[in-house]
Amino acid sequence: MSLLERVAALEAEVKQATAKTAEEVERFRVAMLGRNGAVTELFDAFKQVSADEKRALGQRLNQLKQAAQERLDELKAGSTTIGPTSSTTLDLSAPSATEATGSHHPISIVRQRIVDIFGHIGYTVSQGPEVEDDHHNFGALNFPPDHPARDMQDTFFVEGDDLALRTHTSSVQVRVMENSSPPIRTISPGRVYRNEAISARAHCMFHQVEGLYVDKGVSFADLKGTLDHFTKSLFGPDVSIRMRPSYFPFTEPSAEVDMSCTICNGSGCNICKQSGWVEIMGCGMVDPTVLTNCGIDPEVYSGFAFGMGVERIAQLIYRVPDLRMYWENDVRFLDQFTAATFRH
Ligand code: 2NM
Repeated sequence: MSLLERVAALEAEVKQATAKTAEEVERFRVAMLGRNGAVTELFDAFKQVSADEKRALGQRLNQLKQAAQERLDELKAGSTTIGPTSSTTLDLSAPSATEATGSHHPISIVRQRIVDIFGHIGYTVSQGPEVEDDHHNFGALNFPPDHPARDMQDTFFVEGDDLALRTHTSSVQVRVMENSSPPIRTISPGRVYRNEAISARAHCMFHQVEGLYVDKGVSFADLKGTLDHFTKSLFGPDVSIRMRPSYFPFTEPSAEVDMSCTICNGSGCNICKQSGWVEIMGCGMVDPTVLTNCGIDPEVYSGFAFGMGVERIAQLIYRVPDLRMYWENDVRFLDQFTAATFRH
């Protein structure tokens, strides 16, 4: 048989080759294209022929090699690595496609962490209505009749003047004080509403956690110790807090609480406006008038209270640049907060 005839015979063999398993495919590859394979052998023989013959033979040899390679690819695609008799392309040992899993909203994660920290030191969780009457949202809390918060500009009113969307969760604590007696240790997480223009820094609705502790002999030192413990639990043992005198209708004295900036460790950055401190909440000793309004004798009991915005706290933890992102539900934002961050 001439070399040209051998090429033709081999080409026919290549085109009819079959393989059911990966081993058979490999056997085909070795027999044809391996170091001592039939095609390789013909290439070796090709070196011996005259220059005249080479032209026609070379072309045919290349066609044969290409045909062998193509058949090998086809056999590979059609074979399976599983059972020796199977001819399916299904890989039954492959892991299944995973379902997309949800994640917790950052506000939920941070709210839960705050609740957990206070739960460990004996605080219960209280909830109340989001649509409140004037008494629980303002009157009992010592807001004078002409206070600006009672204005249409600041509060969303519902059906006339007596019902409104609560502007803080202090209204829940009024209900707790009216309906129970000291010792009271409770926090009230929840949504609150204020009639404000929406921007990167403010929204017309947000989440608060307010806290209340009423008992005999509760002091400002207790307040400071509690908030120091809380801040270190949430942000780590290296942060410190400071208090600045402030004013709220329902507390006296009142203070704003600053935390040493966790972004720059106090050396000054954009977040803390170069001051090294960031505001995280307001607090104070519950005004005796408020205790009286809620049926608690201020001659016997004293209390402290505090309130914080969850969006603000979450912004410091996750470095959220724009408060509107919490409400847009863009999955590229939401996907970054995994259930694993939910610490119990
Ligand atoms: C704050 C700041 C200071 C507060 C007061 C009361 C209540 F009901 F006991 F009077 N609850 N929460 C309070 C005090 C809230 O938020 C910035």
